[in-house]
Amino acid sequence: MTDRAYVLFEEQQRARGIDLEQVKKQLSSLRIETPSWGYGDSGTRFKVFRKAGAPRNAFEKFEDAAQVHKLTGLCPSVAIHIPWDHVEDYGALRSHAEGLGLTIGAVNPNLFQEEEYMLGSVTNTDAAVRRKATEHLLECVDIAKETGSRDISLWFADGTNYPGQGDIRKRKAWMHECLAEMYKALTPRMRMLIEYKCFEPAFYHTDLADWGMAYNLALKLGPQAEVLVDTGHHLQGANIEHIVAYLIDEKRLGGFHFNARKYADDDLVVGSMNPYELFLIFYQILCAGQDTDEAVRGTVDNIAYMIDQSHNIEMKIPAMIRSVLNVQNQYAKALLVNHAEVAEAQERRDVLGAEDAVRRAHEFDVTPLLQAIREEQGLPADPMKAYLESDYGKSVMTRGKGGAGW
Ligand code: PSV
Ligand code: MN
Ligand code: MN
Repeated sequence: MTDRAYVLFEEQQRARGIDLEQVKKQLSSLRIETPSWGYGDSGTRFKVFRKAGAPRNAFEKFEDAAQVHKLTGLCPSVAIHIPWDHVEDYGALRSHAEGLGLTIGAVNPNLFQEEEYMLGSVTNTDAAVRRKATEHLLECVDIAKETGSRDISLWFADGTNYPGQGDIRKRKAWMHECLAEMYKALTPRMRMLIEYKCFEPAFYHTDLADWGMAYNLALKLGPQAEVLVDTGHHLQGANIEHIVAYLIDEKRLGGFHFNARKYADDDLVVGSMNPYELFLIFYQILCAGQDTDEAVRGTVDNIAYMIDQSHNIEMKIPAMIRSVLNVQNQYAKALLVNHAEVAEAQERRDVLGAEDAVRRAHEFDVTPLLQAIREEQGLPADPMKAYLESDYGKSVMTRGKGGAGW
């Protein structure tokens, strides 16, 4: 049944001039990092729901993450958050991860949960607080050395709630000063991925509110600093794919935090609200991947695709499986865009023709293609079904309630 569907799909795509072998090659190299915090208990500011079976520590979070990788073949690395994932021996965590077929991915410092950070961390008027924040950043660089991580993802809750509360320009200088000290501690292969967010938890101004501020800071710090685009961190209506194309062109797009949102930074399952946006992001990435400039192609090759979600009411492992499958699905669709056809329509100044050439790729059902590559890789054709039929969900119930949450 699947085979027949795939044969038809192949014929259809060949007729459109799509090289399916190339598509399959690109699909097979897709890697999506999952976040340790997506497996643990989390909540909103109203309530953290404690789930039976939730992992109790970083080691168990990696065990859950290994299930996602085992069934999807897409997620060989897991981002950690410090101190949520603090362990006495990071070498032991690394060995545990490797034993599960995983690696430790991006290290995420936490500069928002200590009392002292109420009025800012690296932007605090108190030099002692800025010192404490910088020491934590340096500690995370050391942890990254032990875990073998390349990337350190930086998100700052810093901002103000009222006009006059802080000196915006002084805060900008303080942030730069702290990050410059951190930058110096990086090894040559490490990267600082700087995340921006328009608002929340601060509601008047946020010190790194948009991609331009993050980009400017990255430029000042040096080539190992790049911008991280979290899809939930924009004002309504922002054209994220435009930001993506721009940052790639400037060779400063370091990675993504994928999630979906309806209103603010909702951290919902990626692809659940606006899958077309995700498709258009991949379309821009794939356009840049064909650039004649080697440095642009190099930027594309080094984009870190990461999930950043908090699963409050969902079953956590299935939510992660759903998320990465949604990303894979939109990526597969974007791989079906016939770029020559788009270019020809642009050349003819055919507005609707160009739009049609892009959109049509999105309308194909890529299930036969994805099932075919999973079969080739010895993976279950339907990873979600395979997980739900497995005993893993039951086996973790012995952990009980009271897992490692916020
Ligand atoms: C807070 O907005 C946030 O969701 C950021 O996106 C960070 O990347 C994440 O938390 C983890 O600290
Ligand atoms: Mn994020
Ligand atoms: Mn966020």
